[in-house]
Amino acid sequence: MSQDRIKDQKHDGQPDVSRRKFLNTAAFAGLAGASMTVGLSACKQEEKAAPAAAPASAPAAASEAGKYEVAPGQLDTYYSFSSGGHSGNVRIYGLPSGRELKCIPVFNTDCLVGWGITNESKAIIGTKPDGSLKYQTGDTHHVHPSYTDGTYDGKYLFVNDKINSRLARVRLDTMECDKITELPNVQGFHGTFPDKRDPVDASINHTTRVFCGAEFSIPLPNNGHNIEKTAEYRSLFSCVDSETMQVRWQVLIDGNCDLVATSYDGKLAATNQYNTEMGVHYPEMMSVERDACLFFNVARIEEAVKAGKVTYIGDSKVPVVDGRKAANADPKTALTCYVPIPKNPHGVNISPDGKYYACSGKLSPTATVIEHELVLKWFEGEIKEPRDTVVAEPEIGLGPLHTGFDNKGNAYTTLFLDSQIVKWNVEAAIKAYKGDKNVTVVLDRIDVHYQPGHGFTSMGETKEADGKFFISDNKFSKDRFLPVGPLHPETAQMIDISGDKMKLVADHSVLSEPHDSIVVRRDIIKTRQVYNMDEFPNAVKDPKDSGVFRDGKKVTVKLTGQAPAYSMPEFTVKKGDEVTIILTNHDKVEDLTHGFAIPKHDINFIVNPQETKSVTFKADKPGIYWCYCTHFCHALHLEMRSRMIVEL
Ligand code: RUQ
Ligand code: CUA
Ligand code: CA
Repeated sequence: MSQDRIKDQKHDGQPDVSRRKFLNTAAFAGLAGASMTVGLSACKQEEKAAPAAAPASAPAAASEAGKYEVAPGQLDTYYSFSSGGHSGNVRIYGLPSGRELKCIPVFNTDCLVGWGITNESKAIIGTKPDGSLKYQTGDTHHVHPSYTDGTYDGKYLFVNDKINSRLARVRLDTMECDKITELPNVQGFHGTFPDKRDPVDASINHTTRVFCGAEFSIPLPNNGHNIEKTAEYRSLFSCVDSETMQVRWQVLIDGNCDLVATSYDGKLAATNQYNTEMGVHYPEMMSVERDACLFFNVARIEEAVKAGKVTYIGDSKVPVVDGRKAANADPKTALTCYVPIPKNPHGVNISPDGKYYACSGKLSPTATVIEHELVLKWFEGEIKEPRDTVVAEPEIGLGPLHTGFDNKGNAYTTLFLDSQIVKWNVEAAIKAYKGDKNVTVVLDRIDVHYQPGHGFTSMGETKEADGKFFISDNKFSKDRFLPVGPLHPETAQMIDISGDKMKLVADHSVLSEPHDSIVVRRDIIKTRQVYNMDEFPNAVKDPKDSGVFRDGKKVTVKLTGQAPAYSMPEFTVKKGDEVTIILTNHDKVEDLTHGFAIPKHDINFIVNPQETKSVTFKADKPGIYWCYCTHFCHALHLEMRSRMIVEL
């Protein structure tokens, strides 16, 4: 379906609109089956009713292009932190230039820095009893930094691993991963979002929790029993402490989780649910017209945990509270609120003023707007039906997924099937929902190339949303870049949203396969350029401390490096020794990194200025091995070597 859709783009980049409509409709019906007829006809009406929104905006004129360029020697104004998808890493780009700045290895292994090779990184990733890595794969989808009072504080970045259900924390001062936590009893951990402030203790302004939504339901515990009882499969919503990275509690739910959002007052967390049917096969997952957006009352959950109203699943020590529908029928004591919204929604995002959640229909051409205050009122028993918290449901186009916000009350939603970004006004949508026929809800549409999944605005997930850029992360790049074989790069298209009309201003190629990103003002990020040697308990602080230290078959080799030499030009071990090399970089100069590679032993890692790292391996091949510096550091970089002698 997608490929037919893409073929339909003419090669001048301008879409054939009439044919496209036909294909979209066909594709959509094909995807969703007969039950979609209602949604489709509704969407057609909307197109008639809002002709103003029809013409797709053109790319920025050539004369304007320089406006978005970053000249040599100039720095970008934003950082973009992006998940690497099944690369398992996190990427950093500069915006508006699109310059690629760094890949942070997280769940993957990476021989550029030695991630998964050094003892320190292995301890973070986790090892099996034999010392090998517990997992070598990861699938990162959502990156979100820690908050203080509703905006980024530059301290941490959190990222999920969908494959092995892990949450990782990256320190933003060094841009390195420092902790990884595995969530018990869940599969398909997908959406993640930190608190924007603490809901329980008003004196705490900063992020203390990270919420994690699990997408797949499984038997609980998942130990080989009850495999056929699919109706009893369940999913859990987890809360992790942002400092200790321990799992604090979990909520047993009906349906599934997908993406996660948190409110600005710290009171609620939300997840969209596309499988309220709890189906095992996808036709079952599309069988009802309405799924849900599920809200969690954080303070009540924590009270229930404190009061011991918990169970434990399998061997897990994490307390689990009951958030299923039947147990939460009374709003006044409910921990959860299931708000019905149209078919298989994807994406839930809160507006920067903290008032509204937008949750897209995916298989419905709508975005549902839920008012935060009304959800709180439902929990107080002042509103009867969860559905009464919905204040708008505009028809915006086909295949709506993610929504970003500007600072003027507008929302920007990616339309996967329409291959467009649609700009719509939230207050206008609320008025229209109340029956006002004189408001224009959809303000603009722009074609993107092709089929956007994720979309996000500059600072748009904070109360400092600035309305400058929207990035459309497209799932197919086809003819937009030089061909590089069957695996294509992805496209992150940059759209200027500062005016009334959206303007496409850049195509940035990105390596496969990011899921979501955030755009952070550069002044928020304060990095360190050099480590402090004292931070490393095993540092070799004086080159004179270098040497080979033997304890039976275990040998420790202490080394320092300072361009262009290691402290020992050679060292000797014996065949069969378990060798640990500890290397401290004594250079203090910014950007003066050394590497250390050992031929035939599969060892390669770096040490940044004043940093210490270690590796452990078996010296099982007698001979000499030239350990050499892999990272260009000096005019005599090639001469920076040490000879490892493995005696018979
Ligand atoms: S979500 S499956 Cu994480 Cu739109 Cu990409
Ligand atoms: Cu040290 Cu190259
Ligand atoms: Ca469904």
